[in-house]
Amino acid sequence: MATTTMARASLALVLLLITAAVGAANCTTVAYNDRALVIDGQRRIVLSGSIHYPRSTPEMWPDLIKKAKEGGLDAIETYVFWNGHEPRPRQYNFAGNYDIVRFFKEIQNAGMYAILRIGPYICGEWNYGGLPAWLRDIPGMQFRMHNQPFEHEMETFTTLIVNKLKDANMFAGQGGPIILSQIENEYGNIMANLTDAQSASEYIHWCAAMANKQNVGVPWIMCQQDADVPPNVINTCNGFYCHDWFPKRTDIPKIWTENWTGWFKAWDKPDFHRSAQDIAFAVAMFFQKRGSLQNYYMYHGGTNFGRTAGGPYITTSYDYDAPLDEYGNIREPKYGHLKDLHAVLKSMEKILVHGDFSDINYGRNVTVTKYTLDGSSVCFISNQFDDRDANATIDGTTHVVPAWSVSVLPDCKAVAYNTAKIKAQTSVMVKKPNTVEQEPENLKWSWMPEHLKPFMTDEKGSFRKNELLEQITTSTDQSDYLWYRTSFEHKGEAKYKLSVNTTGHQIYAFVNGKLAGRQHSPNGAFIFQLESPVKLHDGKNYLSLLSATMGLKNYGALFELMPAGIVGGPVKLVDNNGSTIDLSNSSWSYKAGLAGEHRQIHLDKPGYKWHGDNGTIPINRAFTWYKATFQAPAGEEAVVADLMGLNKGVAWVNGNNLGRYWPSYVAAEMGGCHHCDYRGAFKAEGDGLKCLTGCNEPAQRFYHVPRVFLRAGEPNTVVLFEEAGGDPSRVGFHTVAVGPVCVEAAEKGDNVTLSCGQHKGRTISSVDLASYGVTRGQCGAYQGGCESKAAYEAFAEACVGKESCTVQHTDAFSGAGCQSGVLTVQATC
Ligand SMILES: *[C@@H]1O[C@H](CO)[C@@H](O)[C@H](O)[C@H]1NC(C)=O
Ligand SMILES: *[C@@H]1O[C@H](CO)[C@@H](O)[C@H](O)[C@H]1NC(C)=O
Ligand SMILES: *[C@@H]1O[C@H](CO)[C@@H](O)[C@H](O)[C@H]1NC(C)=O
Ligand SMILES: *[C@@H]1O[C@H](CO)[C@@H](O)[C@H](O)[C@H]1NC(C)=O
Ligand SMILES: *[C@@H]1O[C@H](CO)[C@@H](O)[C@H](O)[C@H]1NC(C)=O
Ligand SMILES: *[C@@H]1O[C@H](CO)[C@@H](O)[C@H](O)[C@H]1NC(C)=O
Ligand SMILES: *[C@@H]1O[C@H](CO)[C@@H](O)[C@H](O)[C@H]1NC(C)=O
Ligand SMILES: *[C@@H]1O[C@H](CO)[C@@H](O)[C@H](O)[C@H]1NC(C)=O
Ligand SMILES: *[C@@H]1O[C@H](CO)[C@@H](O)[C@H](O)[C@H]1NC(C)=O
Ligand SMILES: CC(=O)N[C@H]1CO[C@H](CO)[C@@H](O)[C@@H]1O
Repeated sequence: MATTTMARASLALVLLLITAAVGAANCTTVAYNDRALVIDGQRRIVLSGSIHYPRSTPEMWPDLIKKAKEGGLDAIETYVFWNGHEPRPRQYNFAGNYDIVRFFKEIQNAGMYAILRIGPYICGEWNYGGLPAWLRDIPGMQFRMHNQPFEHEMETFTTLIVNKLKDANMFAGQGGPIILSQIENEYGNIMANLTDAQSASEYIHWCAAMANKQNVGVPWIMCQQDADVPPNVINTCNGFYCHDWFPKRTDIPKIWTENWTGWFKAWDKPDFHRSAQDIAFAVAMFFQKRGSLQNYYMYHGGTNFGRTAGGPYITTSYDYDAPLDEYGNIREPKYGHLKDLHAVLKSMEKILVHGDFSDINYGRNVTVTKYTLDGSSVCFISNQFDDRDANATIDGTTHVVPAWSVSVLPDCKAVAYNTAKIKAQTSVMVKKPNTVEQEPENLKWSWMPEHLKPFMTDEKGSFRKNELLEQITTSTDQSDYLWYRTSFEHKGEAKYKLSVNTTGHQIYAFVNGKLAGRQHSPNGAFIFQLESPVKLHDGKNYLSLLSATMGLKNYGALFELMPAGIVGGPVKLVDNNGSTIDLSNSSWSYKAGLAGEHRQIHLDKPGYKWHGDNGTIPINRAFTWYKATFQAPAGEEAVVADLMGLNKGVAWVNGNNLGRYWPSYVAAEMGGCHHCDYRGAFKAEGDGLKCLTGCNEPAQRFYHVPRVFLRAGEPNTVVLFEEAGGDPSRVGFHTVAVGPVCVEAAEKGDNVTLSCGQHKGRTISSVDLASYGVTRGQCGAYQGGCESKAAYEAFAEACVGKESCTVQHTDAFSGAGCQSGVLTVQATC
């Protein structure tokens, strides 16, 4: 065993040397010191952004990566998604949106660096944190602890991924883009919660040793590993702010692997928004305080296509309020405001990573930092007060720094950038109707019932057991659904209350073939009890329980032990007089998956019997399949399905899974719903929430249909599995396009740019307003006041009919008596 491994290791080393020699001219060395990564001998500031390859399509990758590069990023970072790549033991999937080598090649083609976060535990709001459910079946398996079964599987998968990328010459030393790799993920967050501290410590040291044995030629990082850091790894920071964090080792640079650009969305939650001002503030502070590499989590969030992708109770949209929206469109002003910051930071790179530095504190919340190299200086002034502007003096000049902002002075004289002053335009994205056909009127639906009859008795299961089994293990997570069925004798007719204790996530109860009750767990709780009145008849009675999961838990100490389904129950019938029939230990018959899943109805194969030729379809009927054909909207703009009217289920277009839908779920009204102030620390939980939108609205109404799923000029098929009973007659397809665009705080001398530029050919149709007196409204609905005729005419002249235009804000614009000096312009694309 040992000799084979050694032989393979040295062979790999030889191959590595050969490839390195072949690509010698292009091979990149990556080292580090206390200030920065040292790439090809140069200390570098690295700006990176996360794009998860399975959350978009390969056809979208080049455009996403190009936009990231144009946004001023140097690197793309991604996790690796184990359960997507190895859905069953040793059966691998590297096709389509799991083609990891193609993704890294696209990064290389764009001339960018890459950061490989293997994990393979990844959290990521991803089903089971990326770990395959089949690991549970391996005897002796203990997740993320020091034990042979887990370490064997983790090493096997890690080695497979590393070798795949080595074979494609993807590591920097081979001429490829990968400059850093990560092992494990946020283990430091759970270490203290694990009872076997010794095993946890041995495990994390084993991870580092195993990773270093892989010989990838680039440094390994571990995020959130502040205690017990193994040697030979760089520990890094995750969070909304990382300026006050410093690594314990003094010979490694300060790296921020996850700077959260927004937050993910759960079915019961409104949309979180982290303002452009606040992210820019966090990034500027990080680099003020010796930061060297920072990564936006996420730069593009994307979509959870299919059940493997979806995390627990997480919506199908993983938009994340990122600089690129779910569909890959540029989100303004976030994208542009950060792009402007990147350009300023890059202009100061050399001094930041080599210069001597000093921090001068004006009290605790105001700090001037000066970096000096060879007589040149760059300065930052940060103001952490959330309620007041501050003055700071550098070399005799006083600068006013607005509350909760950082000013950047690349020459220590003039402010080139302030994080609170947004010069980039705001773009409002709008949904446009499909111009190819008038929907939803023209969609002709047909339908098919889910075949429930075989499951209304307890015959013909896969197997029987005299206990209520755990769902993840029983179904090996190959389907969301598991049937539990039993029968029992009863004398005479009677009314009972059925009560079922389950660990989630949704349950449907049928008694003698009739739906008797259904319920789902509140977000984050998992455990709940179904109670519903039922009627028994004389003789044999049947009870069928259908349990449905909605993405498995992905985070927390021992998250993997959280069961799903009716594990242990109890399942009981109680009558008015308190007498109880306990069915928990009855003979239960099991069947994973739905009949329609086994028949692959979503593929709409010939020979399936669809009903509805006469133009009527049932509505609000649970467990119903629906189908319609439609023409794809013209053009290149992103397409979404509006699933309003539906209840809960799964949608496919031309056989491609769009993910779980649940538009009937209305987002909660929460503390942060009706106010938004970028000043003060952003939070995603607890008190102090702000800037939430979509409160009291369907958590997710629109579902992304990537263009590659569609066929132009021929009929496309949409198939729905409606689990809870809905009305498809309102379903339609729309495009997402730039509507109003605005510039909101143009100062004298600024060059104001307006652009419709998501897709070629889209031009500005009108200039709606140029005003010094805007006090109310938002882009698209500004209430004017103090209009400037001169400004209006200048913009109308330069912009109408153009994809983009730039106008310099001059003294000639200002209307008499308008004191603000700040110009707002609104146009429509
Ligand atoms: C090295 O880079 C050049 C230009 O960037 C490219 O044409 C060439 O194919 C690369 N060689 C290898 C071995 O990757
Ligand atoms: C710094 O600013 C924060 C936010 O405004 C405030 O809560 C805190 O008291 C300030 N610290 C000092 C030392 O004034
Ligand atoms: C900053 O300086 C200006 C001009 O000197 C002064 O009017 C203002 O009060 C100062 N603000 C603070 C917060 O000290
Ligand atoms: C079943 O659920 C109910 C309601 O949550 C709870 O009171 C009861 O303790 C649970 N029973 C068991 C055995 O867990
Ligand atoms: C660790 O345990 C504490 C106390 O029970 C809990 O509040 C925290 O959420 C746990 N952290 C994780 C990551 O499980
Ligand atoms: C329950 O009690 C009621 C009277 O309180 C009686 O009429 C009924 O027959 C009882 N049911 C059973 C199942 O014992
Ligand atoms: C079901 O079986 C378990 C395990 O044998 C036992 O602990 C439990 O008491 C039984 N429950 C009932 C209602 O018989
Ligand atoms: C259409 O056919 C279904 C049976 O497939 C029937 O129930 C329904 O009444 C028919 N509707 C009309 C308008 O004929
Ligand atoms: C705006 O554009 C003009 C003309 O291109 C240029 O001279 C000026 O420096 C620019 N102003 C700013 C603030 O970039
Ligand atoms: C998981 C994690 O890193 N959480 C941190 C995110 O950032 C906030 C604010 O800095 C911290 O409080 C969390 O612990």
